[in-house]
Amino acid sequence: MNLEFFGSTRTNVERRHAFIAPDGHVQAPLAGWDKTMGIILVSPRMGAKFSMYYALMEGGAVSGLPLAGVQRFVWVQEGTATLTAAGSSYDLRHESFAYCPADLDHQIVTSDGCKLVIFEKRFAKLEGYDQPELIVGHASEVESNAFMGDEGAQLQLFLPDHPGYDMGVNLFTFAPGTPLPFVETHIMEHGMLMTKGGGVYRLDNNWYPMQAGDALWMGPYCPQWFGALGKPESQYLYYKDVYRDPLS
Ligand code: UGY
Ligand code: MN
Repeated sequence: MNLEFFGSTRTNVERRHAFIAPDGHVQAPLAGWDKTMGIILVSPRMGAKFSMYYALMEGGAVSGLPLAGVQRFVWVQEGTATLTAAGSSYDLRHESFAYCPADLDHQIVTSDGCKLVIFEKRFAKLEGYDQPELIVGHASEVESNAFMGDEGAQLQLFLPDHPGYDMGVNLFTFAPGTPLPFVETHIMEHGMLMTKGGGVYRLDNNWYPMQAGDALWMGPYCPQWFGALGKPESQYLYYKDVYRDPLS
């Protein structure tokens, strides 16, 4: 037994944000998946309007489908997998991603095992726009742009910035010492996983030292700010809801 941290955790769950550290993760079988354990990092149970979870697939595992009307974004954190959808197969590796629109029949299988990060949101269609399409890609192929003019904060958008979509998933890479330019307060929610490096995250009036593997939920209007610390670059993957009327 490790008595060093006996009875303590870095995790903290508040009314409109949560800091989820790996020390508290609990696995449970993912409903509808075979040979796969899940860790639900963010869900409506805490007040979020989306879910974010790890799918820990063993060799030979097979995915299940999201609920009807729910879209799914998949990020490969570790290992390899194959996605089959619409009669085609796609090889996925570390930093590959796939977006499956709501009600698209699809399956993910792995022969050697993999760790996926998944975001799911009930799709809200906007009148006059077509249903989004399947998107499969790799982070290395996606354009990167300076965030608000700061070359030290590079932002990659994995989904089209277009009103047909009601969610976005982005990768944010910070040079050492780079902060977000101001404390953001906005209606959009975020689910976030630190994938590299670390720093300090401000959420409401709490300040969290963060490192790779830590996850966050930022609810609507939760004031948020990040400063990258340490020598290596820092990076996080995050979800946001976009392009819908606040009264819808
Ligand atoms: O897209 C965003 O709102 C982003 N700048 N927020 C964040 O990194 N906390
Ligand atoms: Mn934000």
